[in-house]
Amino acid sequence: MINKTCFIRILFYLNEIFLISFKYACAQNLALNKPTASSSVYASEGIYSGPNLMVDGDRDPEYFAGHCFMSSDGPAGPNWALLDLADYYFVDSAILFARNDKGTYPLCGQYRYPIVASAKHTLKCNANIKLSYRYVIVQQPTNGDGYLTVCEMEVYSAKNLNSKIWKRHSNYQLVGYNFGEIKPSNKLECLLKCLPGECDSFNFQVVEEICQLNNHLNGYEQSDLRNTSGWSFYEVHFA
Ligand SMILES: [Ca+2]
Repeated sequence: MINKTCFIRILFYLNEIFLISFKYACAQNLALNKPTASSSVYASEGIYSGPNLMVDGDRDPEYFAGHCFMSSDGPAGPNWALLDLADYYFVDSAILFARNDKGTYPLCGQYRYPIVASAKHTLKCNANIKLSYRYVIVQQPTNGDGYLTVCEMEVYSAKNLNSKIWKRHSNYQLVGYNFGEIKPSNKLECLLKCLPGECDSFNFQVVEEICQLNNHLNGYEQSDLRNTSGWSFYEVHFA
């Protein structure tokens, strides 16, 4: 239930990022107490670490306090947990809270940094989509340490589908996901060609004005984002 309405005003920058003033409702955690499932459950010392503990509203990072989900799959095991949002949403971000005594693990294929114990980690979803989604899955990669542990997961939807930020990564180019290349008259034309549901990001080369449209609905490998002089990589987030 949304308790109140918040107002925010954001500046509009023409050159690099696109933001508009808008009104949005206070963020609602869509995950709270929703149905869950997991590949396995770790149980020991009187604690049954079911996936429901991932959405019980308690962020306590102390595993033995009994509010953290943990799988019993070892390294290279399935190590997943699923959340049913019970409706369809344009998921904008997910926040995961790590336990305080577990090593590092990636949150998903898009997460680039080491996990900090007891901290929250926000994972921004690729938002240039025109479909809404109901299920959220967190999974450890096959080269992980096993025993996926999440003390709490919160999920938030976009409040204004028309307010987007195109984030630029200067001197980077995503390779291996191009489905089209055009020669636009400017960068804005390239951006407008990256249509929701068809295009997830684009590369732009300033000197020759080359626009490469990318499709990677299920994410992209970080190793495919290459350091390339003269190119910029743009990906969209909701404002
Ligand atoms: Ca919890």
